[in-house]
Amino acid sequence: LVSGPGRGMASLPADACLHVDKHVNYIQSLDTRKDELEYWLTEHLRLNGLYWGMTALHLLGHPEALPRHGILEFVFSCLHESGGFGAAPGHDAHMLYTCSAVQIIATLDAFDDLEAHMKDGRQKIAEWIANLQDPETGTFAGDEWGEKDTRFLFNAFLSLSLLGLLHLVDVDKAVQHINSCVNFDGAYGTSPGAESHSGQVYTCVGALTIAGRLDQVNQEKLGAWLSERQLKNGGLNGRPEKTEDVCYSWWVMSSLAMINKLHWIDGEKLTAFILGCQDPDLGGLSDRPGDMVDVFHTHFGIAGLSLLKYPGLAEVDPVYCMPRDVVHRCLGR
Ligand code: GRG
Ligand code: ZN
Repeated sequence: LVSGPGRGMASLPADACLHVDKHVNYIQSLDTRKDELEYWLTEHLRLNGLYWGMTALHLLGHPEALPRHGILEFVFSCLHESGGFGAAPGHDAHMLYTCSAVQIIATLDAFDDLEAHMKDGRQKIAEWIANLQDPETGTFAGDEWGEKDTRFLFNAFLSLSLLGLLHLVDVDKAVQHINSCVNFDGAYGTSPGAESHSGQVYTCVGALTIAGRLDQVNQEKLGAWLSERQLKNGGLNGRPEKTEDVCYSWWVMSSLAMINKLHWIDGEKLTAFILGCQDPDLGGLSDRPGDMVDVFHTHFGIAGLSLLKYPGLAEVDPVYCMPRDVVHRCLGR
């Protein structure tokens, strides 16, 4: 479907560029492929997928490429009376989708639309999130069934800060919990004692940034561990001995950006690696050259290029993974 042999770093022309129009077309086509099995196999990710696709379009400079009204109608159809969002209509509420919904509503400046759909919607969503904080440890569960992970803590902080209601939770207790997840290498895992993983580093450093507590991070040690994620082919891996993957361009580089060490990796080599993951014909990006494209890697590849200041892209915020001007508007900075 996507790429033939030979596509990749070795065959990348020196003037390789980002195929903006192709990526816009690819993202627009995703919702029209309802006759394809993959569409239905990804239903459990639909609201995440909408956030990934819509945000990529904003970064590409084509915010109008998906209809605002249609997006909001779908988002509100996933909202439960409780204040939580499911991945798709009829799916159970979960932190991962609630966070994507808040990010979409914030990006579309649609908090008034939310209030028109549900009275006190902002407050209800915030209370649903706040109720998932574990009073003993300060971390968060993803849903009522209770699996806990620093991802959900970060989702909670990100959403509540966009809603202007972070004070509903015990921020200090959550910061203590993040500190209990740090390892000897300066990086973080899902929970105390868990292996360091750059995805988890992003969530922990992101939450500490929102809390204004970056002073808690050993920035030299963490910066060194993150910079060691770059491989000879220019791509980044998620932890030692693993293979490169475009999405780590986000998890690793955003973390480096938050501690002001983005220059600790080779940006030119990484740019070439990301561009080599494009499907130049049908659009979209894959995890590594030659693989099938998907909207997750399309979004995080483009967001990574934005951090690398690729010409023509809107600036992305390294904490919120949303256009920087949107975050400034929401947080009043
Ligand atoms: C608002 C951008 C944003 C995120 C919300 C869900 C979330 C918060 C963060 C996820 C962070 C995370 C854990 C990312 C890693 C995802 C990933 C590629 C996991 C794969 O792990 P393995 O072990 O792969 O399967 P490796 O590469 O280690 O072999
Ligand atoms: Zn990936």
